[in-house]
Amino acid sequence: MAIGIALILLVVGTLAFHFWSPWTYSELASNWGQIDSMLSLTFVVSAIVFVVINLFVAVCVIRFRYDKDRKADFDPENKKMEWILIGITTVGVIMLLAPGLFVYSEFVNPPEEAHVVEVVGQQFAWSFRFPGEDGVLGLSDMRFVNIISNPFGIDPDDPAGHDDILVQQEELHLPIGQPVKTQMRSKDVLHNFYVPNFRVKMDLVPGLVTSLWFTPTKTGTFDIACAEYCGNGHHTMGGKVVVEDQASFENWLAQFPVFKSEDSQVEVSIEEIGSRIAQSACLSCHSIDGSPSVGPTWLGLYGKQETLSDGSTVSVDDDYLRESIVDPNAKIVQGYAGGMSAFANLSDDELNALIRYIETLSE
Ligand SMILES: [Cu+2]
Repeated sequence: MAIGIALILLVVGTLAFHFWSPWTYSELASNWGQIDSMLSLTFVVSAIVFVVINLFVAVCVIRFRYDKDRKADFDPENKKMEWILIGITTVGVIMLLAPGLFVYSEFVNPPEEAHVVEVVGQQFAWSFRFPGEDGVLGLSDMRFVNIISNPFGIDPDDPAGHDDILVQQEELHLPIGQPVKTQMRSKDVLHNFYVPNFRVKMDLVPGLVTSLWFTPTKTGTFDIACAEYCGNGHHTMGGKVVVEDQASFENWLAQFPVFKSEDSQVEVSIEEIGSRIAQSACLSCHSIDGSPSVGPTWLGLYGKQETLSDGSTVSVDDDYLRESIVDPNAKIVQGYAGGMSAFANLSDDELNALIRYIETLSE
């Protein structure tokens, strides 16, 4: 009896919780209202099954309580009951799966006129590439990646890549009302590009190009989240999508550099080179303004006495910084978890540039 009542209370309580404290969706800002409908449908079907099964068990527990004078019926074959159960289950499964297949076929077939944006993930930052006037992204390969002159690894021999626009920041702007196909790749491990307001998400898989599409339908600023655990800075891997009118979008896009393979010969100061390396490799985990992050801040770091996890101290100089970059777990600073991956492929010049840049943050 007690169990039967508990089950009934469970059903009543669950329904009451739902109606008095309903979960709300975040604002829908894309064409994918159908995805919300699919979620609602799944939710309703699951809710019906939950209520019916629990009430059925409760009724059985109460009605057929143990009675030493009653004998159980043995009914091994009941064709009619089997057909009813098969029928109900079939309808439920079809309701859960079939509508989703229609939505999924739309999801994997972007409209012809969709413009392309590349989304590149790396620990722990997003960057974006627009195809330029030709509308075609240049070929890319990890072999071409150079942290200073070619962070996206664009093939310098592919003319389609020469007008590609490189957006190395975590804010992406998009024009309202235009379908966009995001083409995605990862430079290191699994990530997942997720903009809750657009209702779309997709894994970025090293060695593969994945994609999704949507049409932004509301202007505003929306969060990007990495939705695949990708390392100890995963929680910092966020960004913003700003949806705006065409003119503001074009203004925004115009400020970004265009990739040209011959362009890498411009004279820049050693600190500037260091700053670029930091931008593309370090600043998702180290702040330069003193704010806390995954690793120690660089503000005022150079020349300081640092306390290590074993209680000893070390003065932050060239040697210490060099070791911390190429063999980051040799000395762990007190209060930090360690686990940074080694940047052993930086040349001596690049290492020096990075250290000179860190030094400027102590002046
Ligand atoms: Cu990630």
